[in-house]
Amino acid sequence: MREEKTLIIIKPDALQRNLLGEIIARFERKGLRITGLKMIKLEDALLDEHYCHHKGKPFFESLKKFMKSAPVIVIVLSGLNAINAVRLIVGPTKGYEADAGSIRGDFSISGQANIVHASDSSETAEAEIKRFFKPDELFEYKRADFEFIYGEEERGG
Ligand code: FUP
Repeated sequence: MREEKTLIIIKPDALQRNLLGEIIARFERKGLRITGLKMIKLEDALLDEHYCHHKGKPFFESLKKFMKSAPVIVIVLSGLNAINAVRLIVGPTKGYEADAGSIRGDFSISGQANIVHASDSSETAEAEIKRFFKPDELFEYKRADFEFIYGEEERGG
């Protein structure tokens, strides 16, 4: 177990469907710390980089169009094993395959309009955080409920 940072993007469908508060609340209630948060409008250059593993696929252009259709919220979340914990909260890519209880399982029935993006490994988390945030846009602080979120050993004794 280790302290990690991960990046999420709350996508245009979530913004249009008034789900921002609901989604952010789920990460807060889990015990994750919000280390950075802002609203941005995605442009082609950033999307080509972020989705380079999908370049050339049939859905690539419609995916980009969707991601540019409204602003998005980018958030850096911190916590123990945060990368995997956040992927579990978000659920698998396709909403119609995601378990109830996950964000995609509860709010999406689509393979594209799937509400949230989350980093899938420590390498991608590091690259994605750098892609969307400058160092001075990230904030270190201790949650007031820290001692009730983690056990003694996890808090460092
Ligand atoms: P994930 O890591 O779960 O976000 O999934 P991927 O990196 O595989 O896919 C990124 C995005 O591409 C998805 F969130 C939605 C889009 N996508 C489609 O639009 N159609 C597909 O068939 C697969 C992915």
